[in-house]
Amino acid sequence: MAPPAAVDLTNCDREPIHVLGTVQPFGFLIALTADWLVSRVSANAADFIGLSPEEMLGKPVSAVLSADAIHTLRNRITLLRGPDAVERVFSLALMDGGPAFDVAVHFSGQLVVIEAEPASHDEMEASSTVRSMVARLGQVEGMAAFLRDGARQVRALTGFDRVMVYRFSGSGDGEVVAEALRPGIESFFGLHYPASDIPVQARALYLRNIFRVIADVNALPVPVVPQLDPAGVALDMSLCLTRAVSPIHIEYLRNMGVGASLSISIIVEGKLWGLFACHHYGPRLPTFAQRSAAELFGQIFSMMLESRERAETADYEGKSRQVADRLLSAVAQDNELLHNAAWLGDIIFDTIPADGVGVYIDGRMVLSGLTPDEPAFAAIVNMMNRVAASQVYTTDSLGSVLPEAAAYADRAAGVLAIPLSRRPRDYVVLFRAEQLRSVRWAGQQDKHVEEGPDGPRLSPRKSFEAWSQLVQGRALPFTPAELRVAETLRTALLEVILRLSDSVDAERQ
Ligand code: BLA
Repeated sequence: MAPPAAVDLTNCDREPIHVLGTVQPFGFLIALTADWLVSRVSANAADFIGLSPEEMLGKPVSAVLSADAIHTLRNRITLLRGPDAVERVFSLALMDGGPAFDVAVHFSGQLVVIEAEPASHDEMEASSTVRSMVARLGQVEGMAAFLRDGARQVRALTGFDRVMVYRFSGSGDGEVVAEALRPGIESFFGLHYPASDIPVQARALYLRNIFRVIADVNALPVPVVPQLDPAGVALDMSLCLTRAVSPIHIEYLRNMGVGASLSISIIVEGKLWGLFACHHYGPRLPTFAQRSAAELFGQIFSMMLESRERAETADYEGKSRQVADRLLSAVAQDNELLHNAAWLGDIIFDTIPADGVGVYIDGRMVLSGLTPDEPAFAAIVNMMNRVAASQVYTTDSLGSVLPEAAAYADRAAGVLAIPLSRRPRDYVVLFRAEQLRSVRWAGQQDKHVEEGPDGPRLSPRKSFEAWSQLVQGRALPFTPAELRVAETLRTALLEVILRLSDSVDAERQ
């Protein structure tokens, strides 16, 4: 077998993070074959149960664990449902007369994987804790407050210094959209990061396993023994709670001055919508019960978010119909209004936010807000007459279809054009400025930077630069919902315009 290529900053989306073969030292791992022989053990097992890997490997599990513990674990295994299920047992004595452990058990292929850490004897009732968290959240009005409250609750539960709600855009980059902080630390709210900060295989894994904690970025990962089975296969640790994470990511966290990290997937309509991303400025391991509660909270939060998003979409569509009606009845009374770009902008921006608007009707141009100048607008109309069909046309990067537009991306990088007639076409055009213009970045972010082997590239500041390059000349894309609204406006406007021209024709006769 060819040795795997070294992972660096250019290929980290190929790092096989599910088979790195190490656990974090806060717990240990035993993997059993289908007939319950010990086939793999993490090298630190002796720290917890006094037996080294050599004393356990190849032995029946009854040589290691008590009959009671085996009975309990077997029962739990029969409860595992679905390929990605994990069962937990709190306060289980693994050996007769030995200390209690909090234990997780799941299947990795044919193997039963048992992970354990010293029991926290946490009396917390996960379900009632989560119930009261959810009850509070249900009463919050508005999306921003909902996300902020979610962050506050995760912080109250886990005690992390910083809890962010990090939301992915369609292209995988992301933004901190809500935050709860220990007083006195600087905010990351509104900051953007490139997709490569959470590479594609990590995002795929986070859909399957929604919770992870890195308890101490300085802790030495502990190898699983043996790394490869006789067939040369590494243990798939995708669902492990103790999985040690990518060294590249550890370096990133260290460069950010972070001591512990925890994240919970937010999944909406089967897609990774975002993460609760939590940082602590020292080592931190919430108890097993707290982590279970946080995971459950993440699942319920995701469902609540999904239903709120649906309700928001319905509201939005209702509101857009009203806007279309308002526009129509006003223009039907006074068709000169169609040439009044400022008035049009006032109405349309309510439902399709943009920075400027231009109207081109019968060769007359009117511009309002942040827009290109008249000659540039004429060139855009000219281009659209060539490319656009009789549908709403949109781009989030005008410079890539009309090279000269790169020069004014700070005013118009995004375009949404509503054609109002057949050739030569008339248009209402909305403009969005380059995203960078409206994005916040606190220049002093990386005060804590220490340079590791991968240097300052792995720091939030460098990340932001990478993101900036990606979005140069790009506006925030018009969403599918906004395009639908624009289509509604188009049909409605066409209707009035036809009616107007009919009445003009009638007057002429
Ligand atoms: C994983 N990267 C992650 C995770 C987060 C981030 C939240 C999940 C693991 C965790 O809980 O810590 C990124 N964290 C962020 C971002 C913020 C934050 C954007 O707090 C913003 C405030 N990371 C890089 C680069 C690479 C990289 C350049 O920055 C690769 C070249 C890799 N990140 C990387 C990998 C993982 C990761 C491989 C997976 C870690 C794992 O689960 O094994």
